[in-house]
Formats: sequence, structure tokens, C-alpha cells
Amino acid sequence: MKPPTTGTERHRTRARGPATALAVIAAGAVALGLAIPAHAASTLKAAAEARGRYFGTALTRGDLGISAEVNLAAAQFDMVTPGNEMKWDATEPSKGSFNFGSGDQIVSFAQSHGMRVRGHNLVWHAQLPAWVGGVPLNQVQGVMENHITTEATHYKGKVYAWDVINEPYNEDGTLRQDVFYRAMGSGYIAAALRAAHAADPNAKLYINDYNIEGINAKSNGLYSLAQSLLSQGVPLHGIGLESHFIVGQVPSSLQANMERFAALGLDVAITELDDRIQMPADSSELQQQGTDYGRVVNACLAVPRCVGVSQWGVDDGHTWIPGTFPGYGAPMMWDSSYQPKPAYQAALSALNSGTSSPSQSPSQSPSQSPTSSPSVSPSRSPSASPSPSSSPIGGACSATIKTINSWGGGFQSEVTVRAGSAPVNGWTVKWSWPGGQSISSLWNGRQSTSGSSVTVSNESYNGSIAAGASTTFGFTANGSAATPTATCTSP
Ligand code: G2I
Repeated sequence: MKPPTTGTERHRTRARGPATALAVIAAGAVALGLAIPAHAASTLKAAAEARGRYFGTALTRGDLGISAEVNLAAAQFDMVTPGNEMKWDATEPSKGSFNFGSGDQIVSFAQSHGMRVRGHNLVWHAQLPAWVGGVPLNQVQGVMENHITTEATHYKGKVYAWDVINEPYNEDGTLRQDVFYRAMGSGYIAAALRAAHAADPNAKLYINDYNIEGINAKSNGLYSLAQSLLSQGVPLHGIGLESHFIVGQVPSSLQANMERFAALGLDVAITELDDRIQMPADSSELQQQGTDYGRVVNACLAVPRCVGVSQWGVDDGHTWIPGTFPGYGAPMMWDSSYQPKPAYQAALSALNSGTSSPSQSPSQSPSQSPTSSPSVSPSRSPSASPSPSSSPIGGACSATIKTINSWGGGFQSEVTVRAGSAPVNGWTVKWSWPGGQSISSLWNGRQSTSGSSVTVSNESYNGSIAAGASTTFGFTANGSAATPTATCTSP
């Protein structure tokens, strides 16, 4: 129950000119007792990029016509999720008839402002046009795969990630009995991920859901599914935690939950953050909201595989919350006059505090996703690496493959690439599989395979390694766990 508020306790907003915005931010930080270092970035995106993350927002086509909102979005965010424009009802309103006009507008807005795009979404029980429910069950798979193939092909190369499967779970950790489940059972998820991967092999493929932020029955169901999918070599790359929170109720197990998914070799992302307050919001609730936003950002920063945070909207004047939760509102980092709230200061301060998380090599480009896990320290006992490693070639680099998880029919490995006595600028690691193994998913490297020969080269953000330092890439593979000798060369 919300305590009654008095008029003096209530937060009041008043219009302020843009010239005072920085002073407002600084004053807000001081008022909150936040220490913002002199080198601190002054936007969420710059601060996130300095930590190897992105900070995103959701925008609808309607939002694009609101200049104050889009100007703020372009200044603060470097990732955009279309709020509705890539959903099935928008893109295939009648069978086989596709319309990507609205989604394209969001993509071109993002591209013209140097922002990336999270595709949202391909398969979801909601915002599904009625005709899909009328498809005979033995034709649903074909209809689903055609939808995925057509949409993911249209946006190939333009989306960083896809929410391939959206909100598949009931609260008790069982799968929803939607039309896809009724037609294919749980196999619809693997089929959808495979179709999306075939259409756009470079997009990171996610399962996205709400109420899976903490460790609970629902996230346990998803965790088991993720393990099973990876063990079958299904191209699943990430878990999206929507994070539609109520003020003061961020789950205490958020970080631990992200860590357990990350330990499977998956990226994790906060995909739809908002933090609703029973209206009217008073100042202590707005402070608590700041605490909540700071906790979410800090949890992401603490997990190397957490690639970024997206808020589901920009300002309190344009949010889905009051329409769905009557009496609630004010869930965003900016108020309805586009003024920053304590939540904004807290998110920015969290990003600006501390240094890069341990997974990131100093050379990492800020706009890229972080590397998978901490580098192996030079003092680590050789026995920690069960596989032989190659000697540095010409002093350039060496590579060590280590198995970190295995299950019936598959395994996960981490490869440490270490520079010799001189810095490395670009690297290529090669090995041969001894027994028919095949890679199902690889991160932090670019793979090419020919028969049993595997070649992995650096991504743009992890090619430079200081003398004696290291970076890692990882993969999941089919077959029995193997640690072949790898060679490393540098141009
Ligand atoms: O509900 C919040 C989000 C939960 N996770 C998945 C997201 O895709 C979802 O987004 C919201 C949009 O922000 C709303 O804008 O999804 C809602 C529908 O499930 C969207 O609302 C719908 C309205 O309910 C419709 O009446 C309207 O026609 O937006 C439609 C397009 O404007």
C-alpha cells in the first residue's frame, strides 16, 4: 500500500530551457551526493560506450514526429528498439503480404544518428494478426518460418540482435500454449532460432521475456531450455531481461541470474527497462527509482556478458505504463517535460563510476560488446588449462583452448589469445577438429570453417593486444569435448 503524500512531498516539474540542462544534471548529481569524476561522460551512450556497453531506448514511428523526444533520444542513446513496428501485426498483417515501411523508418532514423537496432520481435503470442490463429496446425511451422525468413532477410545486416522468441513463458516456468506451441510443442523455439540464423547469420539471436530478471520458477524454466538448446547446437546467443519493474522491487538476484545465463556462454541484456510508481510520485519514490536504475546498471556492469541496457521509451509523457497499469506512471529517466530525473543521474553516475569491467581489453572499441570473460592472468597455474598451447610464433601470439562446460553431445570452450613480447595488431587462430566436432555458436571472433579446419580471426574491437596481455573468445560446439592444439598468427 502506498503511503499518502502531502503537497510538499510531491515532485513538481517545471519547464527549463536546454541551456540549463547541464547545470541541472550537475546540481542533481550534487544534490544526490554523487561523485562524478572530472573525466565523466555527460551522456548515457558515451558513458556506456566507455564501459563497453550500449544504452538503448524504444521508439515508435509516432515518437519520430516528436522533435523534443527524438532529439533527446539521439543525444543520449546508441541503440534503438522499434516499439511496435517490427511485430507480426505490423509486418505481415495478412498472409504472405509483408510491409516493412514503419520498421524501415525506425532503422533509417537509427542509422542516421549512429545508433544500432535491436529487432523486436519475430515470434510472439501477442500483436499476432488473427489470421495466424486460423492456420491449420500442420501448416503453422511453414507460416512461422516464412515470416522469420522474410523479415530477418529484409533486415539482414541492419539489426545487431533479434528478439526471435518473445515472452514464451508462463509465470510457473512452463511454456505458453500459444499457436506455435500447439503446432510444434517446444520445438518451435529451436525451429525459429534456426530460421533466423539462416536468414541473418550475424545477428545475435535472443529469447526475451519479463519476470525472468530474478531467479524464480519462470527464469528457471528458461534456464533449462537455454541449456537444452545450446546442447543441441541451436543458435541461441542471448537472453533479454525485459525489466518492467515497480519502484523499490528490483529483484536482489538480478546479477546472479544474469551470471548463470552468461556462464552458459550467452550474452544477456536489459531490454525494456522501466520502473513504475503509483501516482502521484513523491520525491522519495523518485529517489528510490534512482536507486533502482543505479542497481540495474551496476548489475549489468558487473557481468561481462551483459552487453547493454535499454529503457522502454524516453520520457514519462510517452510510455505504455498508464495505459496498462492505471494509476501508475513516471517510469522513465526523464519527466514529461523532458527534464532529467534522479534515475537519469543515477544511471549516468553508475556508468561513470569505476573503471572498465575486467573482461575488457584496453583496446576494445567502446561501441562493441564486451569480451566473454576475464583474461587468464599470466600467473595462473598451467594446470588450469588442460589443453596444450602453441608456442608464440615469432613472438607474435599464442592460443590456448580450454573446455569450460560439456554435456551429452556438446561442449563450450574458451580460447585465450595471448600476445608475445611485442604488441599484436590483429590475430588469427587455427586448429583442426580430431573427431567431427562442429561449432554451433562463436562470440568475440570471426569464424570460417573448411571441413575439420577452423579459422578464427579477431573482431574489430579485440584485435589489439598489448605485449604479454591476452583476450578471449568462446564457442559452443557439437560433438565430444576436444582441446586440439591451436596456432596463432599475427600479420
Ligand atoms: O507491454 C510492454 C512491452 C512488453 N514486452 C514486449 C513489448 O513489445 C511490449 O511493448 C508494448 C508497446 O510498448 C505498446 O505500444 O506492446 C504493447 C502491446 O502488447 C503496445 O501497445 C499496443 C496497444 O495495446 C495497441 O492498442 C496499439 O494498437 O500498441 C499498439 C500500436 O500502437
